[in-house]
Amino acid sequence: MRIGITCHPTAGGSGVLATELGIALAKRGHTIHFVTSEPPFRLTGYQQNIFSHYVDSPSYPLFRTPPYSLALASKIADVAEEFDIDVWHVHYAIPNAAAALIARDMLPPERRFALVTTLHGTDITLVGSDPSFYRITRYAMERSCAVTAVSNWLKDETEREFELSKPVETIYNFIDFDRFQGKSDHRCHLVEGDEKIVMHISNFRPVKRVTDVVRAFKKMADQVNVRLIMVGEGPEKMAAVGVAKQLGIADHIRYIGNHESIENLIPCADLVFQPSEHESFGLVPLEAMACGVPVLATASGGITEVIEHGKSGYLTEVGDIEAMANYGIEILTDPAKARAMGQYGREIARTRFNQDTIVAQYEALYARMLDPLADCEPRSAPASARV
Ligand code: GMT
Repeated sequence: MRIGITCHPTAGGSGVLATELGIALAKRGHTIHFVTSEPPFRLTGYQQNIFSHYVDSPSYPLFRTPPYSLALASKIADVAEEFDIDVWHVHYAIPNAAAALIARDMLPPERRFALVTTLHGTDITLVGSDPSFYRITRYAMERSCAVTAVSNWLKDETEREFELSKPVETIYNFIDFDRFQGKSDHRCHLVEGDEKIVMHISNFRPVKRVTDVVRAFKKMADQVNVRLIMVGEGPEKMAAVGVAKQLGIADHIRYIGNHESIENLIPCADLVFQPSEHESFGLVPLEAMACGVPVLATASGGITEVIEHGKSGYLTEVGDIEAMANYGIEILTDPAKARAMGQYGREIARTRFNQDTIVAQYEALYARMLDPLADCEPRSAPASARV
């Protein structure tokens, strides 16, 4: 198949997943065209069957901000027409699904692609349910040929919030398990002496609650010789730095910025700590599981479909710093338990979130959408309005 992919190229879970999906599909013989504002974060080096196209959205004194979504729509239409794309798969509803819809409408009927929209979380929970974006998000989902969500929790949230006329389908996120090595085989350069490592990885947005990371870490550091490694960049970084200074533990924390080969970094950790407000899935916890590292997270959102409390890690209430610290200390001071949790998580990552199985689910979905009988319009649309 000839497949177009649009995602946010920055270091967020949706862009990571979209890129890994494109790479996996290309290896299976499909031709992939990425249309994005800049090279996707994880798309490095030459990959056979993959082509990249970047959107130019020039500024003009009249515009307060350049109208990126319209430039994106034009670019998608150009690429779809030139390369005769069968399926356009957008990740994150806003603005990607809306832009792809405009692109499809601009094309002559025989060149129109099937539009698949994958919801990743904040596009529904934060952006999509904001009154300014609610209507366009709903419209984009209704007019997509298929809408998928990365967890059952997100599927349920979307159906409840938007009352769609067609069901949302859950397709879980996946990892390329072969790239992830188990903890015991790994040589780590971040360790000093017998110091333990707690690691947090995110884009430091408010939903990640990075100051909770620092507060709970302080309590762990009171009892264990441990260092906190903060991976990523984002708006809440300065808040984390400030809280660490107030608590007198700035010296125990290192901020190392974004990291492309996360699979080489996570095995350094004794614990991956993600106390988010909510996570629709939790790609970082899955990557930690694949590395055999226990996860401490919050029982909020789809993460409960990824981490099993007491088996691959621990889940607490959002903001329960005391419980987070206690579970963290337990994992850091009980190597046998930490090893057992790591091994269990690694096995779940290998079996339940296996790349081959999940990519095949997307392929089957695309094939269904290309069937001439596929219903690619909202059920309520009059037949005369159908493409
Ligand atoms: O919040 C992020 O890390 C970025 C965000 C995104 O859309 O790029 O992540 C969302 O999508 C990921 C991939 O499907 C999920 O693993 C994350 O749980 C989800 N983030 C939230 O729901 C907060």
